[in-house]
Amino acid sequence: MPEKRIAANGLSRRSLLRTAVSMPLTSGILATGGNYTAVVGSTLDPRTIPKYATRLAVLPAMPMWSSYGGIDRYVIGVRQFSQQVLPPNLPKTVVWGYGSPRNPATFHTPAFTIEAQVGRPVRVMWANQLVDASGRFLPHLFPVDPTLHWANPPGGGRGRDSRPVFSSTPGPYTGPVPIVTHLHGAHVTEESDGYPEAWYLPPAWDIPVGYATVGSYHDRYRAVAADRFGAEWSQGSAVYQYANDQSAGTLWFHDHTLGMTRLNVHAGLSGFYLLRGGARDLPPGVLPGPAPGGDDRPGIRYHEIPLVVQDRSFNRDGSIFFPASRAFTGDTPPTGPFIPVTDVPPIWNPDSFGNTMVVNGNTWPVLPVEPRRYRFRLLNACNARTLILKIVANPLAARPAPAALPWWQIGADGGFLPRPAETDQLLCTTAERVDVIVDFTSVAVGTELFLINEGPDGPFSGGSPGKGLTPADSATTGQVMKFVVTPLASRDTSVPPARLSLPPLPPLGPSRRTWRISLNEQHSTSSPKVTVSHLLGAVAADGTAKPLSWAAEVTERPALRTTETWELANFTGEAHPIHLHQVQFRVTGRQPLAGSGPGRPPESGETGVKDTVIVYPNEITRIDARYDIPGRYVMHCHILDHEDNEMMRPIQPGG
Ligand SMILES: [Cu+2]
Repeated sequence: MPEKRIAANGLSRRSLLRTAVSMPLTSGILATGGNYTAVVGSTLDPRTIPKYATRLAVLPAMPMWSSYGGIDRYVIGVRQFSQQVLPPNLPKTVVWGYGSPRNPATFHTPAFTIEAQVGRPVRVMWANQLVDASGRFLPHLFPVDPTLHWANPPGGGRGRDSRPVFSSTPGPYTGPVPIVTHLHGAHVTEESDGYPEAWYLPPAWDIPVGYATVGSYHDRYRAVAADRFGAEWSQGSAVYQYANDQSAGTLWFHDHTLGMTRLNVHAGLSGFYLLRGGARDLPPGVLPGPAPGGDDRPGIRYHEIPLVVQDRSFNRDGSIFFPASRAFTGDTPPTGPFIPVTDVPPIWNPDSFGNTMVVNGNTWPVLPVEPRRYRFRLLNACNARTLILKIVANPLAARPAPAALPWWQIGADGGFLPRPAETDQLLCTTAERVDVIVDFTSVAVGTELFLINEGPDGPFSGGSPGKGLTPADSATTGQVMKFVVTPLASRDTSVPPARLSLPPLPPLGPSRRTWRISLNEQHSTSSPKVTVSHLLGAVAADGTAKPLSWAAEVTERPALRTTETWELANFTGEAHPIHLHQVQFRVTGRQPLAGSGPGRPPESGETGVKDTVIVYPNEITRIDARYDIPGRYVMHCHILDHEDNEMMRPIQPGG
């Protein structure tokens, strides 16, 4: 039975049933349904993993390397190491993470937090240290599909950053791994933005002859960085500078390598970058604090805590599972046929979902909280999963579950909302950040509360539980973490959220033109039900979509210091989170794609500054953005599986 096997292999039964119903199967798969032994999945049943056995890791501040000349300087390496992600009685997990090479104990996934100040630049040397003890390169933890338009180091100088041509279906790429780091939400010059073709390999001594060691954009950006701020890039590293000339906000950094972002981030390459101070922050003491800082004494109690939420599947040996075949989705037989016989990539899958929930690097952790207010910075760092988050008394309650405490959302991606928004549930899709206050003041000591997820165990297309959406399995991915209320240790002097006055939004001015962007799904020419990629593109004058690949010429050249509207028209059946680099934009509304139905205003959590927006199926989502730095940047879907396979386009502000 194909259903059963897939269910056992990494997706929950519920999602599998959804998939089976919503995804038409080809006659080919039915004919070869007995061949599912070729599909290898996660071997650790998520229902057997004890929940709330590990205390939440409160991520410390990333140690600074030095600070002089008005600049905070960091050296941050990317390494492979083991981490106790599962509860202590289960094996450790081999992961990748960022850390300070001076202190191996700082390597963690997700990373320790970079604490930055508005008006004070941060300079980071990002070093690719994915080598073993003898200096040999480490291969990827997961199967790399070499048939996508990807970094492609084996292509050498001519073939790098291309979609290579094969005469027979290739296996996974097992060579040295490129990295390039993007600070998501940053107002940054192009050489420091982590362009997907500015990657670099580690300085290993056994890089195969003929391999490109850097991406197409690496050398030109190295020259720009030397010119612009005197930085020297040594082999296997890049030095980026972040001006921090933007509003206080919740930024995060993650890998952005062409065609490999999903795998590098899944291995562990993500972390928070919190920007504080300036005219659009609140004075110290108004919001719950402190957050972890650079020189904290041991035993300090934190009341501002960043939470990185991710879904992952694990094998019995502790390793993270990632599908090794396109057949994993269930719409393609394990034998293909794949590229080059058809246009179906042999390894890439359209959406990756895990069967456990991981917060700050541990499955289902528990956080002791005092009866007082807390500020949480939430980040959805899943590959494809949309979260609908609630705080409830009973994690197994029928969905939709009654909320035990409200969220007070005070900010989104790039800064504060105009006013606090009280809500029972937070919708947070991949790459979105939510800045919230939770008030535990009136909760009795000893009470247990649960952070649950009512988003789906599959692609999100809008709705909520009971309203067109099947929520995640309440026994596994429907639970996220637990809070246990402990006695109050000190008085809470923060301002109650209902009485908060938040800083005004920066003015944007009227829009001068409109860019019309389409979101598209590409199906196989040999098997029309099989998705082979997703694409961004233009919208023609007659309203039809004109999909464009990553390789197509730049078509969007926004003017500088001018507000312009971006109409994001979704021609696919699922929602896509669209992210624009360099800017914090404003969501202005949505309307049906076809006909002239009524529009609707932004959701309350979207009324601040955003860099990632949910674009629902069959709708046009409108945003206003103002670029002011010339250069080459990208816009893309933040479902990492989509971004890696064509759902990304270069844009050229001021060009
Ligand atoms: Cu997408």
